[in-house]
Amino acid sequence: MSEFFPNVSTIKYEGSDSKNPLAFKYYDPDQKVGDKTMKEHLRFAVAYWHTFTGTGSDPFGAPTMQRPWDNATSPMELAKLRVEAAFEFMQKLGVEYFCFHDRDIAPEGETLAETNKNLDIIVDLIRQHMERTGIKLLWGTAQLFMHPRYVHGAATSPNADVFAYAAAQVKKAMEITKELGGENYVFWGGREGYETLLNPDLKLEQDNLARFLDMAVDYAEKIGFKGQLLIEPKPKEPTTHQYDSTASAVIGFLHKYKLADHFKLNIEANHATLAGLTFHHELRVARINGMLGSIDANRGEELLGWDTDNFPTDVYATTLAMYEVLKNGGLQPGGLNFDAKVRRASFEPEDLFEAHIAGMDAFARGLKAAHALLEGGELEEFIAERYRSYSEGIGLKIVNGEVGFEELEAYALENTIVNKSGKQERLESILNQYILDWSR
Ligand code: XUL
Ligand code: CO
Repeated sequence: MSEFFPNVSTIKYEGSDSKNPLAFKYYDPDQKVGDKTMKEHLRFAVAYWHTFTGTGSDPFGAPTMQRPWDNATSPMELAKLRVEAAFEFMQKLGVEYFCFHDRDIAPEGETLAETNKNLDIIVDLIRQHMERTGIKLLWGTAQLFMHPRYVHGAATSPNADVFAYAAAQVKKAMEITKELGGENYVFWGGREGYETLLNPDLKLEQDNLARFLDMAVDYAEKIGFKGQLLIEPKPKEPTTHQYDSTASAVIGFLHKYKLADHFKLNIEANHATLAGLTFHHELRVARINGMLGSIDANRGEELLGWDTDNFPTDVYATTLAMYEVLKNGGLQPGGLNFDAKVRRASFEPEDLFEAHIAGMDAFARGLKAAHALLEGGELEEFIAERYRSYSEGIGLKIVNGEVGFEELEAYALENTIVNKSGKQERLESILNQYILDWSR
């Protein structure tokens, strides 16, 4: 078998003094952090779409990426070369998982039947490489947004024939995800939203989205797919308003339609930014509702306001993210999927390695800082003290449901209020100590 990345050998951990761009500075897979190794905590995955099908084109410019599989002579040959390259890449990088959309791995044919046949051929090849390398599938998904048939949405399309086609596509995507031992299955509502409120039947569209997800739950059960079902919130892009806009909106939707027991959330950093929220906020909301399932690890370019999907290199953000992950008891069966693309100007094949190394190192360092922060316990102690009034006296009666407005009025008439400082600056300074001080 020919090599696709001959200039790169297996990436090793060399420590923080290393100047080798093709080495890990902080990610040391077998190093223990608390009771688990870095590898077990972080569960990194490569996103097939950005890394193996991304071209570098943007709304203003043509493709720029130089890829060793560019010489393929047919769409199916291209798909096969990408599989070979993908497994060489993941093996050299030492990432144990990957994620895909059905249409990333195999091209659409003339008919649905032909498309499914293409998928079967590629899935078979992927399965052989998975067996050979031990690399696993974190999640699969169906791409329900690129083809013109999905111009008005998929499950929320006004056209029932499109709903049916989308169902058929998800059915097949669930089957192949199961066949490849996928540990999760993701739903991102690609075009499930609206551009204007002048044409949608908002209620029917959302009822239909719930019907679609209900059918997916039934089908997963029918075929014995035991993986976690995940919904990925995003507020806008491609539509002006996406129905699954934020973690809170999705959680409310799932409860309304009695689907909450069947789904968790896949939180993406850049989607939080687009919603005017922080990554930390979305992770916290998902976690406290028992719904933090998995993460799409990237970051937005905040000055642009698009879904730029940069690689995550901001250690402040990765520390706060890992703080939520640790408080969640980990992400398993979820993981950290690099839904991130190299910049259009980073077009050399080696940039794919350097970008993943940068992201993996940023999360490894974030993991260590977050673990130390939790061990230090200052934040937890401060929060416990801040809410102490609810563990005694009138606060405890409120929590236990023992008082109503009349008893509280009687209490308020008798007592004076004494508030204490929130100490935000002190807490931010403590957080900085854990991020900056290597001895911790
Ligand atoms: C789009 C996005 C998707 C999902 C999977 O913004 O994040 O790639 O992660 O469909
Ligand atoms: Co994503």
